[in-house]
Amino acid sequence: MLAVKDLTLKTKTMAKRKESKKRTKKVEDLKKFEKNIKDSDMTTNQGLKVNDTNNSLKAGERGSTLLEDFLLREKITHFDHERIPERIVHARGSGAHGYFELYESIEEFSKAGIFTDTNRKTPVFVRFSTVAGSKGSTDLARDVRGFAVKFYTDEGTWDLVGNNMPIFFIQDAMKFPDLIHAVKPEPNNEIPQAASAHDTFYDFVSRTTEALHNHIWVMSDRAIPRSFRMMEGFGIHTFRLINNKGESHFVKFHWKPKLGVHSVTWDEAVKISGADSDFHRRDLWDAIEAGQFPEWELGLQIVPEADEHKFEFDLLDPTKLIPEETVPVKIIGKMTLNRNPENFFAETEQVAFLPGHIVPGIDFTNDPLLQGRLFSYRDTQLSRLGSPNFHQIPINRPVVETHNNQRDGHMQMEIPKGQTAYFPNSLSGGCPHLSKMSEGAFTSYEERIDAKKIRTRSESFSDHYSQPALFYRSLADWEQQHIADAYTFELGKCNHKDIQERMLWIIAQIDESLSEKVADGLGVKVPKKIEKPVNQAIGADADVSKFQPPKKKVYLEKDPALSQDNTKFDSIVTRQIAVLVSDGFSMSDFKKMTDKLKNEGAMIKIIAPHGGTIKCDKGMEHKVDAAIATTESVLYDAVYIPGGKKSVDKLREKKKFIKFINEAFKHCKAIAADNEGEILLDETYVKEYKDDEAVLINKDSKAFVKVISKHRNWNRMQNAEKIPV
Ligand code: HDE
Repeated sequence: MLAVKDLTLKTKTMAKRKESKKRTKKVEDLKKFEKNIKDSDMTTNQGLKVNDTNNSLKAGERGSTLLEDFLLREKITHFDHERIPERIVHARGSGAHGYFELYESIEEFSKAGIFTDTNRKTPVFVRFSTVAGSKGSTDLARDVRGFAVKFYTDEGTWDLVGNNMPIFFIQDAMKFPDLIHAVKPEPNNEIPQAASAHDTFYDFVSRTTEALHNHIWVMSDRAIPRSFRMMEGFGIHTFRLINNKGESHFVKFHWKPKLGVHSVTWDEAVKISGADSDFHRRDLWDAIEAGQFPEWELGLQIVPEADEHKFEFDLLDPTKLIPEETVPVKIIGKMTLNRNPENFFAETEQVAFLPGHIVPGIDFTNDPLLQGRLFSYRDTQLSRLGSPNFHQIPINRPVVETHNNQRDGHMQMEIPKGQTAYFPNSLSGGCPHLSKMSEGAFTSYEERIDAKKIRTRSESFSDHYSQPALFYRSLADWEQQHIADAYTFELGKCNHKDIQERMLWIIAQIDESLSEKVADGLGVKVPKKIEKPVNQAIGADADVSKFQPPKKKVYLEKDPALSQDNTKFDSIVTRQIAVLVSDGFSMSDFKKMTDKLKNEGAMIKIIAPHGGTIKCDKGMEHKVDAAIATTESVLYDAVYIPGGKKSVDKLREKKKFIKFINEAFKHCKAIAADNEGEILLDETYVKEYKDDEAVLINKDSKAFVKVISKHRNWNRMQNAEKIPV
């Protein structure tokens, strides 16, 4: 008999072999496909060979087109129907394939195969998105990011459809259309696109105080990530884990990026939107193509059933997070994204996520937002994908076989066999038959319910100020300053003074000094009083006084996990380093610095006065990645200028290099120069700040790596503000 260790080894080897076979098959399929395309004749959709796809059938060379032209009609009709309705929210998205691996079994809490089998490599498809903008809108909008993961598990598909913030704007699904109508472009003029900075949104938020917590996160740097690969993800709702004994534990799901959580500044976001509105999509694509596979660890906050009421807030309220200080996150596995989609429409556009896609070992709670989502997503797929058969689209197909008595419908792709499509039957031997729970069937957790049927909000959901205040208190000074700036920008775009004043009063309930700062920027006073009731997200027959948020409580001074100041700063992998050169740059400076940066996983981008190639002082040609006229400083994480007098003199002639460096300084990025490179710095504002800890002149490459890994030198913020670019 094989020992357990040998058995595990054998299973692992078999899994590896299977994986490698799969990969070989994929490559072969691709080759076959390419060969077919190469050798293929163009045909109609009915297989007719085509001899002309450039001219329609006409009565004479210059004559009118004939109705008879079935070739024209087929081509044009298909084209006319190429678009499907974009998602009502999360329309702008980017996806990638990958896999999930479990570090250790948590069978004590869950019986799900994905949480108990450490030998599995579960395939996943992930789609990141913004919420408010249309499909073609900029990646850098100030917005929540969607973080939706489809796990193709051996027990069926599980979708964890989350965001990059741990809480949501509203507590009840009934309010979702109001929230979205308020944030979307205003209906009379369809302005503004992909932006929350307008009257209708703040009209809504200032009367819906439950929105404040998610809202202050949107004012923070979390809403302008540097990369999808540098965002956390959250399932938001409290779910349940169910073990083999049928016992339930509450759980919150977290994704922790291996590269840490990093953002850009608002000034960069605005400029990136112009310079490269696909910035996040390109970044994800390029990293995967370069073999720098993005990774997140999956973490769980687990709460025993018995502790449900031990918190200062209600676990069913999706506008509340469980501080990591209170319940630490237990890391149980890792997700790696290692393959770009082959076709954007077929995969990223057609993927259909449903919070109702769940597997045995995981279950829902009564969170009223989650409950509404369980209805909404199936409904939305019907209108978007147009058929109840959307699960047959390749990207949506489970990896396990499916059998049931559902039949027909638009675009049925299967040809079901046999005489029966009902249950029970005897004509098909009772098939497909039912399974027991012990055989892996899903059964809902048997939760006791003894309640009145009632349309109201639980009073335990009414604390709207304590957690936004906890978030604000937990942030570093630079993060708090960014929040004040964001509120000032957003409210400054509102035309109604009463909306601004109501928001200022509400922000003062979170933090008075924050409200004062914003008020200064707006030129409006924080009102001492406000007309009651402030919270109007209640029913007309409700006792209004019961639903007004009480004053904030301080049940925890700070939760360090909420601040990006406490994230990881241990890597420069995939950081984009702009190297500014012209003919005659010093090869020895260049090589010394870039060899080290490349070794550490950074991407070197040569930027020169022109495209094509550039010669170093050793006479070698180097490919230029971008001519200065075609690129912008905001697209890079750090700047390096090697020596070489001839090169530096040329760079000084093109003023855009000066702007490039000034902007990098303004955005608190690391800047290094060697030898004559310093002469170029002397033409910029950096000249005045050479003692800055992230400005390195003639320092070694190790020191440069260290400051880049810190992401930004936020200590520079005050000086940076003085830079007039
Ligand atoms: Fe969604 N949401 N949502 N949402 N959501 C959609 O479904 C909806 C909510 C989230 O990349 C839609 O397929 C309602 C919370 C993501 O394809 C739609 C409510 C969270 C995505 C919909 C919520 C999310 C969606 C639009 C309140 C974080 C993109 C297209 C009850 C936990 C998935 C679609 C993708 C997409 C409805 C609230 C995240 C209209 C009614 C809370 C990441 O069905």
